[in-house]
Formats: sequence, structure tokens, C-alpha cells
Amino acid sequence: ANDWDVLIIGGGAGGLAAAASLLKRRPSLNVAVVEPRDTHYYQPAWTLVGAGAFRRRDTARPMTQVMPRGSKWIRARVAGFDPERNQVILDDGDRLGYRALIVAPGLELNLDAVEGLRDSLGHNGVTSNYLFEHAPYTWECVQNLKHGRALFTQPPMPIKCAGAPQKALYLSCHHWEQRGVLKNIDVHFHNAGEALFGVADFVPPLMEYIRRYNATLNFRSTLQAVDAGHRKAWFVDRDQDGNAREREESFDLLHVTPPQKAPAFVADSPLANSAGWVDLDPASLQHPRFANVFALGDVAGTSNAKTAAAIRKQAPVLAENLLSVLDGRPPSAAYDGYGACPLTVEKGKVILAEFGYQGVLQPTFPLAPTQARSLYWWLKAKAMPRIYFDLMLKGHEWLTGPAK
Ligand code: FAD
Ligand code: UQ1
Repeated sequence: ANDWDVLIIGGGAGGLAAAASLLKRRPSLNVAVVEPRDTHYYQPAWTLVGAGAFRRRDTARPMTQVMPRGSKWIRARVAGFDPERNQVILDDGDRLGYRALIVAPGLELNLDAVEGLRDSLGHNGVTSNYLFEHAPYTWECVQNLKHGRALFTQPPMPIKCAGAPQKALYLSCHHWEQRGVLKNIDVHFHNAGEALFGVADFVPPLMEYIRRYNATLNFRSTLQAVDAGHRKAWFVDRDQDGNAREREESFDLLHVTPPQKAPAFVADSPLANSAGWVDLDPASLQHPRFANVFALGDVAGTSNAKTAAAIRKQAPVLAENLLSVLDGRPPSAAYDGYGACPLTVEKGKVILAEFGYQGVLQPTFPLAPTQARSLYWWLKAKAMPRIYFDLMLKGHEWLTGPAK
């Protein structure tokens, strides 16, 4: 049975923004959001929590409070898809039918891909801003460290908010600089990739901060295992030709960005591409084989930066195109790959990286885009949470512009 006009999987940034954009356009639509958790998290502020610049409790809201008016919350977990029958399968075996489906369960932190990480987090200086539970521990460790070794890691791409691993480094170093202890701390960045940032224009201004904070960059260096008890971490370093070498490092602080992957129930489904993400047309956000299936947010198999900023632009495009499909018309709105990463290079200054597909710069404001600015710190720390909760999750799209 087609229980719902539109069934949305996930009550995170993507699912709720899509629900709000749809209901804004067509309030009569019969929309349900399947979401197992009773709390919605504003993850972008966890970087600030790790630097003592935002209260953790302000990043969590009851799901009932953020669910867009007119949508029905179904508290359940999806276990699989049956797109031939227009049904999703819940983990208790029940099925829900739909006329159109939106897949938005985000991505999964793969803690088990690093041996010992699960048990080490939260102990002896091992921390991560990527988890609600541990972001405050980052700030505790940063304040306590007066001398020693601090390591910051970045796993292979794709990850959400690819700038966040280095944001943790900059904000920690800025605190140590202000306290006069930075000179006593040996700071290392271990990046599985080959570049400090994926869009070349932003690398030179970021390198200035790397030099200022006297941090050592290690590229093609991937965290394999950690033992908080002995304060040891093991990396696999590769040279340009791909030859691997294991390296043991001691630390006093280890900020880990965990490896990330598509959720298994998506990767193992008929909706996935070969990498496990939802297969999508990059412009229309429509599935190439199942015309009534759409996706947005971190689970999308598009090449944009996995950010809430991307969702701000994706949701209206998806809403337009999904309504076209329900009405028997071809999709006509196009997403240009916009994403944004506010790089917190100092406590009080941000380089606002905004770019689309192929790394094309897309600045919102008519200001030199690679400049660190206090205006953008204010945008990130003060304005953005309100833009997110009061505009984006409510379907107010004046900042986004009409979907074309
Ligand atoms: P999520 O918001 O993660 O939501 C997914 C939802 O789906 C969850 O509620 C989950 O419970 C639910 N779900 C999962 N599995 C199932 C299932 N089987 N059935 C039903 N529901 C399910 N973005 C920016 O734009 N700017 C930033 O500065 C920024 N900084 C960040 C810093 C950090 C430390 C982190 C972690 C992220 C940051 N991001 C930033 C990224 C941003 O938070 C994500 O891109 C965004 O939340 C993705 O939204 P989503 O809806 O795809 O996934
Ligand atoms: C943004 O749109 C967004 O999503 C709502 C974020 O996530 C919370 C961001 O961090 C940023 C920087 C943007 C970009 C927004 C503007 C207005 C330039």
C-alpha cells in the first residue's frame, strides 16, 4: 500500500530540511519521517564545543521540537529498501509504502576500523569532536595540556565536513598560543590524504596558520590503532609510490577523526553505487533507475562537500524535483554542488570556504574568499545555529534563493 505520499528516512539535517521545503510548497502532502532517535543534533557546533566556545547542550534538541509542522514522525529504524514495490523495510520486519522516497540517514562513523579506538576514546587524552559524548573532553584535554605531544588525525575521504579535523588543530593551537605554552607542545597533523584542503585556493592561507602554529604535516599517514593506556598510536605511512611503513607515535593528546562510511543498510541495497552511497544524478538528486527515489545530505553519492551547508541548497532543489515527479513531469531544478566549510583558524576568525562541484568557488558575500575574518566567526558561532534551526529546518529559503 502507498501509505505515504513522501516517506523520508532520517530526521537529521537533510531529512528535516527536505520535509520542511516540501510542506512549504504543498502543505496538503502526506509526509512521514522515519527516525529512531529522540534527539536531533546540530553537529556543526561540536567543533566549537571542543574549543570551549559553545555549550554542548545547545547542540541537542528533542526530535518532537524540530519535526516540521505537518509531518508525521515514525519512531523506527529502517533496515532495507524494496524500491520495486515502493516499500522500505523496518528492523522489526514491518514495511512502509510510499509514492516518493527521500533517503537521508547520514553516514556512519566507523570506529571499529581503528583498533582500540572505541575503548580509548575519553581516556588519557584520546578524544574526538565528531562525537557528542566526547567533544567536551577535547576542551578539557586542551586546557590541561601545558607541554608534550599533540596529534590530530584525518582519515581517508569522503568524510563529513572535511575541514573539521584541522579546525580542531587550529583552535587548540590558538588556545596554547594565548596561554604561552604552544612552544612547549609538539603538534602533528596526520592526514590520510595528500593535500591540506581539497580546494587549492584555500591551501596558502591555511599554510600560514600551519607555520604560525609550528605544526608538522604528515600526508598519506593513516591511523591504524591506538592504545590510550600506554598513550601510543600506530600509523601506516605511504610514500608517493604507495610503499607502506608502520610508525609508532607517543602522545599526550590525540584528536581522532574516525573513518566514515555509508550506512550498511544503504550500501547493501539496490539504491547504492559501487562505493555504497545512494546513486544519484548530481544535478536533480534523483536516483537513475528508480525515478521516485531521491537522496540528500551525507548519504548522497554526489561529489559535493558533505556539509549542512550543502543541504541548505539541496533541499529546495529536491523538493521541486520530487513534486514534479509526483505530478508526472520531469525534474527541472538543478543543484550546483554548493558546500561550505567555515575553517576556524583562530578563536574569533574563520576562513569561509564555499565551493561547488569541481571546486569552483561560490562566495555568498562580495569579499575576498580566502581571507580569515571575524565576521565569519560571528556567522559560524552566533548566526548559523539560528539560520539552521529557524530558517533551514522550517523551509524558509530566502538565503538560498529559488530553486531553478
Ligand atoms: P545527520 O544530520 O547525521 O542525520 C542523519 C539522521 O538519520 C540521524 O538522525 C540518524 O539517527 C538517522 N538515521 C540513521 N540511520 C537510520 C535508519 N536506519 N533509519 C532511520 N533513520 C536513521 N556542516 C556544515 O555545513 N558546516 C560545518 O561547520 C560543519 N561542521 C561539522 C563538524 C563536525 C564535528 C561534524 C561531525 C559535522 C559537521 N558538519 C558541518 C557536517 C554536518 O553536520 C552534516 O553534513 C549534516 O548533519 C548531514 O546531515 P544528514 O541529514 O545527512 O545526516
Ligand atoms: C551554511 O549554509 C550552513 O548550513 C546551514 C552551515 O552549517 C551549519 C555552515 O557552516 C555554513 C558556513 C553555511 C554557509 C552559509 C552562509 C550564509 C554563507
